[in-house]
Amino acid sequence: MTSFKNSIPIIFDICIINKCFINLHILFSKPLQSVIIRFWSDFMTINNKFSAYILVSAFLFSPFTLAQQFQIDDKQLEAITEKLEKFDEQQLLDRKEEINLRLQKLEQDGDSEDTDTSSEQGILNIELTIIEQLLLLTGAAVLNSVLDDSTIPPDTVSPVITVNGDNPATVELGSTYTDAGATSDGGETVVSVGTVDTNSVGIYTITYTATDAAGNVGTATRTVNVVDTTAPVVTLTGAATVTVELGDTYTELGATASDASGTVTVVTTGTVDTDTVGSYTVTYTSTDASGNVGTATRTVNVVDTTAPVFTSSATFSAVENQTSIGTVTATDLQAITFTISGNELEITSGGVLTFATAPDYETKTSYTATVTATDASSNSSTQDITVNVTNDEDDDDTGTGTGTGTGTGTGTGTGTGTGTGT
Ligand SMILES: [Ca+2]
Ligand SMILES: [Ca+2]
Ligand SMILES: [Ca+2]
Ligand SMILES: [Ca+2]
Repeated sequence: MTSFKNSIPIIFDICIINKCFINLHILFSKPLQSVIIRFWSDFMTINNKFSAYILVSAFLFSPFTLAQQFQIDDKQLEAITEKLEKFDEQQLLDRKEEINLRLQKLEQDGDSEDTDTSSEQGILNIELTIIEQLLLLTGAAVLNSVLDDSTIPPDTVSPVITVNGDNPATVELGSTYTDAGATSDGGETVVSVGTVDTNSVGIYTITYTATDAAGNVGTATRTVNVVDTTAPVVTLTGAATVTVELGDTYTELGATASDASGTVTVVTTGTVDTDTVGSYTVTYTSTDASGNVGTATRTVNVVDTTAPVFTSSATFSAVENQTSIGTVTATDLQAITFTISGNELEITSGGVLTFATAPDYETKTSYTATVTATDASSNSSTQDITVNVTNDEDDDDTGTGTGTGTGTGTGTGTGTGTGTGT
C-alpha cells in the first residue's frame, strides 16, 4: 500500500488496546528535504466501520522553494499543478508510485552530471511534493498510513465450528432425523448443507460453514448413518394354530412380511404329515437387506377324532365243548385295541374271541357280550355280539328201559318189548 518510501517517519501513537486515539506522525521527506508534520486524532470502532480524523499539516518547505532550486518556472509549476488537481485519489496514488519508481531508476543510473536527468528529477520531485500535498488534503495518505500502521492485526483466523450432539449420528431407517446443528466460536451464523434420507440405508454427510467478518471460512462435518436394525414383521395368513383330521389334507396358507427397507420375501420351512397324529411347526422367515431376520410360526395339530368301525358280523357260531369262536375286526387309521364285557367270553387286543370255558350245548346254547374297539387316540365304538353254540351229537346222553308185558293164552307164545327211558 501507500508508504512514504522516501520519507523517514517518526510516529507517536496514543493507544488503548487495539484502538489508537491520537497519532502524531512527523515525516522527514528525504528527496524534498522538507518536513511534513501531521497530527490527527483517529476514532475507530472495533469493526472499522467508522473513522474520523482531524488533520493538521504544516509544510515548512513549499514546492515553490523546490521550483527555485531546480530552476522550474512558474508556468511549468502551474501546468503540473493543474494536471494533478484533476486526479482522483487513486490516480494520485498511482502516479506517486510511478514517480518513485522512476526516481529510483534515475538514482541507480547515477548519471547526475547529465543536465536532462537532473531536470527530470527536479520536475518529478516537485510533482511528488504536490501529489503528497493533494493526498494529505484528501486524507487518503493519512488513512492509508493509519491502515498500514494499524496496531490491529488482520484477522486470518477461521471460525471454529462445534458440531452439536452425536457425531457420527445414528438414525434408524424410516424414523425422523432432526439435526442438532452446530455453533461457531465467533457467534457467526452457521450454514448447514446436506440431506439425510432416512428411508434409505447409507452414510450421509452434513457440512457446516461459518464465515467471519474478515471472510475467513470455517467448516465442520457430521456423519449421519441411517441403519436398519429392525427385523421384518412376519404376519401369518390364517390362524396361528390349525387342526387337521388324521388322513385329511393340510393346506398351507403362508405368510406375508413387511419392512422399512422395502419388499422382503418369506421362506417357509417345516413339514406336516397328515398320516401321523402329532403337533407340527411351520416356520416363516423373512430377512431384510441388512441381515435382520424376522420369523413367525404356525402350529399344525394332526388329530384323530374318528372312532373305529366294526367290519365283522355281530353274530358268531361255535360248537360246544371247545373255546374257539372267531375274530372280531374293525378299521381305523390308527391301531385298534379290543375289549369285551362280562366274563364268559374273552377277546385279545387283536380281536381273537374265545369262550372263557368250553360251553355245553345241552346246558346253554347262546352267549351275548359287548365288544369295544378303541383307537390310539382313545376314540372307541362298541358292538353287541351273540355267540350261538351248536350241538356235538357225539356226546348226546343214552338210557336203558324196562318193559313189562302180560299175556294169557294157550299155546305157546313169544313176546318182545322195547322201551326208552331217561
Ligand atoms: Ca428392517
Ligand atoms: Ca380313529
Ligand atoms: Ca353237551
Ligand atoms: Ca350234544
